[in-house]
Amino acid sequence: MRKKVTIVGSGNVGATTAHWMASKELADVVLIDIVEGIPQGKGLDLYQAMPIEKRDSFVIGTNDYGDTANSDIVVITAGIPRKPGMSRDDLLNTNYKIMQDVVGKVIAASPNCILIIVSNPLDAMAQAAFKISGFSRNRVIGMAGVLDSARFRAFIAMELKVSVENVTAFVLGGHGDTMVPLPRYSTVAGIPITELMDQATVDRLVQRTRDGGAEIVKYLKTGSAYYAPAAAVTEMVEAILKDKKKILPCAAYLQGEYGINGLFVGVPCKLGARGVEDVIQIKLSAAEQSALENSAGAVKELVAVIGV
Ligand code: NAI
Ligand code: 2OP
Repeated sequence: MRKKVTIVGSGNVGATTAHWMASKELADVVLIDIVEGIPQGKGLDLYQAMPIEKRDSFVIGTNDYGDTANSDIVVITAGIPRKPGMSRDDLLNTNYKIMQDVVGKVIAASPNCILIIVSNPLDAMAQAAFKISGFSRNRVIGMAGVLDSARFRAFIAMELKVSVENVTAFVLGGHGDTMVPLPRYSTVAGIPITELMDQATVDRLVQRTRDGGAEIVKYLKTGSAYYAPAAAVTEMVEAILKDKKKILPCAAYLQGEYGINGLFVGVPCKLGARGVEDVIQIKLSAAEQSALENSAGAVKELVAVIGV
């Protein structure tokens, strides 16, 4: 039987995720939104591209959660994006209300789904969805680390003028200004980047990664990034649907790993059919551990505001 993925929110990230997923023929896709007409129009438009793309992914748009029934995965992108001058944290209260509206409806229609949360501030929204859904921790995953790592990889490839295919990188921590890019674990064809560039260059790329979302917002002015975020969600969806056991940085609910308890923070996870099948614990230096704890502290403050 074909897999079914629902995307809640058919704005920039939601619709672009549907596009990547359908063009890879990963699943049938349901786009749902609170606004009438937009998901229907985008869904039909995207399905009409399938004969050209030669892909049998059925795509529909709807405002009715009945159409989302029995989805294998539900991606939640519903919420407001930031505008220039705003931080992700400024979205907290508005997007928490949207999360409260959406999660109950999603899980009533798809009680066995895996939730991938995208709405910002990411780690706090993942924690909210986890608490509202009552799902086990392997079934609620936040998307941020794949995006932040992809940005770091892109900047490394641009700097060294090498193929992006050669570059791996890891960014841990919360999806905010305190995120923790790990140059020691970032490589080009297996060579640590610390062997290939001086410290000042590494530091510059790390900072550009931390500011990566804001850099796009500054250009777009009316919203935030969506091509790379949507590609990142698609990689996570593919890892789960194909049970790939792929190690990807994701926001996961930690229960003592890395010394952090009861909080969503970005860490390396093994993604497979059961969602987060394992949290991979890598050895961090004292400085890296302290940066991760600082980042977790920032998430904890947000979570406290909404009381989840
Ligand atoms: P957008 O404004 O283009 O789309 C959001 C959609 O959500 C709109 O179509 C809106 O009608 C819909 N929506 C609002 N309330 C809803 C509800 N109660 N039920 C169903 N749909 C509802 O925004 P965009 O650019 O797609 O971003 C979406 C969210 O994702 C934002 O919060 C943004 O900050 C976040 N984001 C997170 C990233 C990450 O790395 N975790 C990366 C990029 C965006
Ligand atoms: C980003 O990093 C908006 O969180 C989103 O682009």
